[in-house]
This record gives sequence, structure tokens and C-alpha cells, in this order.
Amino acid sequence: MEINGRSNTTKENLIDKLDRLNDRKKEEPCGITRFTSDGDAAIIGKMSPMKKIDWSLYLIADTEFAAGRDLVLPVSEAVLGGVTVVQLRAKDFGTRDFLELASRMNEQLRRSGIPLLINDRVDIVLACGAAGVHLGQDDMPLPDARRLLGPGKVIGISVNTLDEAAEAERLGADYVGLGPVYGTSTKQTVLPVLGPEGIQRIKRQIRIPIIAIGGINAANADAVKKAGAAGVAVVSAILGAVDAHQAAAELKKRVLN
Ligand code: TZP
Ligand code: MG
Repeated sequence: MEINGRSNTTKENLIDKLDRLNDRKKEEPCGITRFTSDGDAAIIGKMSPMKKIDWSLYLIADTEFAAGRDLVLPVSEAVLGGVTVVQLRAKDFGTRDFLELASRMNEQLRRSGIPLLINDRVDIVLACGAAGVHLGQDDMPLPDARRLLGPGKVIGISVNTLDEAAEAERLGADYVGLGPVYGTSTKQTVLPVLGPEGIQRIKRQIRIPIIAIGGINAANADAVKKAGAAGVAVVSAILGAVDAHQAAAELKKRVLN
């Protein structure tokens, strides 16, 4: 059976591997967040669930970039390669298709203990039991999202300036997505490119994790990490690769160094 261009992996094989990944995490004494069956983050020890998320390699599963390809399999392969958190972005999907895909992806990711965040849509988070939402500056205001989702869900927000980042922290965001760090053709934006210097500058002023985004790949990921990002968020560096597993593993090596 051919999955994502790799003929030696069956779907059953993949599911087995994802299950084993989660078993390994459960054995870790200070394990990464696991999710209960209703999708709420389980609190491990005394720390809040979002503090336990490993932000190092954040994959944005973007349906516009996938252009019709079902994203569940490449996302699962990328998780086996080392992706630690996934955001589903489906701007071109209607509500019903978005929820169907989010539910399948959440189910698959839960096997490996990897949190799923939903772009824009608080209602989809609630309906599929995902770990949280990622908001843009023009989406639902953060306090409203928090009121609807409660303290146990993760809320992240896209920012481009120090003012936006500081405001996100003040309003109780769990992380900021800071970018674009480099030029990218994946998302049309008029926002200024920040470079690693921009990350450094904002990192000095806020305490919540900074996930850097925009044009990040294996060649520049370590500069981004060194600038102070808790993690790197990518679309094309993984979903545009022939082998999502290998591309994720390559990035993972860079962000851990
Ligand atoms: N937000 C800011 S840049 C961007 C998003 C969703 C796209 C990142 O895509 P890539 O392919 O990793 O540059
Ligand atoms: Mg948005």
C-alpha cells in the first residue's frame, strides 16, 4: 500500500507506530501532555497542561497548501518524524468538512499524545475536543475565546509586533505565533519580516512561549531557535517535502541543537 509516496508503510503499521509513540511518552517521568478521552488536557503534576506542551516542532496542516490531499496521513508521518504539536488550518473548508477533518485528525493525534490546535474556530475546538485554538488578530477576541473554552484549553495568537505580543500575554494567551520571520509564499501578507533579531527583541519583553513562523526550514531553524523561539512553526518545509517523516526528522534535529 502506498502512503505519501512511501510504499513500505501500511496504514495499520502507521497506527501501530503512533500508539507506541504514546506508550513511550506515558513512561516518561515528566511526560508531555496527554489528553483525556473528552479531549481536555490532562493535568500532570501541579503544572497547567499548556506549560507541558513541547512546542519545539509545530506543524501547520494547511488544507489550502495541501490542495485536495487528505492531510491525516502526512501529518501522522510527520509526527513519527518528530512533530510535537499540530494546528489545523482549513480556510477553504465549510464548517461540516472542517469538523469532519478535525475530528479524524484529533483522533489520530490522540494516539500519539500530540495536541491538535484549530485555526480560528472555537466552535470546531469544542465540537471535536481539540486541545485549543489559534487566533489571528482579526478573529474572536481572546477574552471571549477564553470564556467559551475555559482555562484548560490552549489559546495561541498570531502577532507581528511587540505591542501585540505584550497584549496577548496580558490577556492570558498561552503562546504567541510570531512572524513572518522570513519571506514566504505560503501565506500572502503585507506584514514586515522580523528576522531572528525581531524574535530576540520581543523575547526580552514577554514570558509566554514564542513560536516563530514564516519561511522556516532546516537551513534556518537553528538561528530561529537561538534567537529565543520556543519552537518553529512550518507548513511547506514539511508538507511540501516528498517525505513528511524525513523532513520532520531533519527539522527536529536542527531545533534540538
Ligand atoms: N502565518 C504567518 S506566515 C505563515 C502563516 C500561516 C505561513 C508559513 O508557511 P511556511 O511554508 O512555513 O513559510
Ligand atoms: Mg485566523
